[in-house]
Amino acid sequence: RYAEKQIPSQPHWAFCYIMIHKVSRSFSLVIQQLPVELRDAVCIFYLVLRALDTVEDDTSVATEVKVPILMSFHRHVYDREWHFSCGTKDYKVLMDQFHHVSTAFLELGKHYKEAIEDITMRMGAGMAKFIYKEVETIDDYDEYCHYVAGLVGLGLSKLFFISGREDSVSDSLCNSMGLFLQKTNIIRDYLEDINEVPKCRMFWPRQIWNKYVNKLEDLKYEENSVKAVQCLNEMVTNALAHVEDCLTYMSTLRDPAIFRFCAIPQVMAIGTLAKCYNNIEVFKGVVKMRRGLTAKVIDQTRAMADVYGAFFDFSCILKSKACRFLIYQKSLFCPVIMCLFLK
Ligand code: PS7
Ligand code: MN
Ligand code: MN
Ligand code: MN
Ligand code: MN
Ligand code: MN
Repeated sequence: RYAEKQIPSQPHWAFCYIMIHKVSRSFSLVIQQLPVELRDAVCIFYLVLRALDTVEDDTSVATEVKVPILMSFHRHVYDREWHFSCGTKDYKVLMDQFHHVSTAFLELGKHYKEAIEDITMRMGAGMAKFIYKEVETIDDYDEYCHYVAGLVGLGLSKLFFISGREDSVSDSLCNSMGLFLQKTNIIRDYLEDINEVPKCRMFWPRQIWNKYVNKLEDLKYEENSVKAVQCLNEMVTNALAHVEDCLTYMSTLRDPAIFRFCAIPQVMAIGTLAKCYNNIEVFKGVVKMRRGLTAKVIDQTRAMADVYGAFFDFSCILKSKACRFLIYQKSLFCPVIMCLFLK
């Protein structure tokens, strides 16, 4: 629960912290625990990108309107007068009241502002590119995920560095942290994205689903359930390729609060992948980790040993699911073996 004394007294900061709590309980919780200066920067970074994503996601906004907004979003954050109404529910409130976010943004330190501006610019341009372009190949898939999530990894690592609490980490490791989360989101959101109105959204690469069906939407039909699950398993295996980089990235972190902030979403991601693997429910509704398991992850992810332990446990679940269905996927065994040696 949100303790009242944690709500800042200035209205724009109060708005930002209440908003982040509404749109993402899990991020709000881990952000709260960050050291103050960094916490404010990460909170604003989140809301700026969430607003940018709300523009990207709103399929009722015409392309000619959407693309210029995505391309210039990094400049709008400096303008307290600017806003663009779109999205629904809490996201609509965020867009309508965006002046609170820009007001808070302008109060951040210069280096934080520049880092946020740079990533927002690159993400907006990447999103715009994929408004016109479909995700055909696995390279396209990695490129799209780089724009919408890998860049978040780069940006967050830059903010950690600016705060003086962490060393800088290679772009490639930072990118993998984002890709692992984003690919999990894309796998889990299959049905939500394909059913989007007025226009469906498709992020699964054709190069993968093409081997199983002629159209991506065919995966949701009962008669294709065997092919659908095989395709899903290939998508999960593709995401698991980032595990090794993610473990390396997390092992470099020194600040306990930053560590928890980074590690909790990663553990939830592998937990979600373990739940999705070989699971037809992905094509019928929302697949989420059990509430109790989520609480356990939040409570028991404190140090690298906990992360190795959790990755090991979920890898065992993945391995047994893979074996049970007589699917031999070499990459699945990689995280298992790795965790065994590192633990
Ligand atoms: C920790 C080195 C700035 C904390 C956190 C808002 C999920 C929303 O949700 O399908 O289905 O609508 O439209 C690396 C977070 C990557 C990004 C990206 C971890 C900002 C986030 C805006 C890097 C999160 C991965 C769009 C774009 O997909 O989503 C470390 C902070 C992280 C936001 C995710 C999501 C992209 C996204 P949904 P979509
Ligand atoms: Mn979204
Ligand atoms: Mn999006
Ligand atoms: Mn999604
Ligand atoms: Mn979603
Ligand atoms: Mn969505």
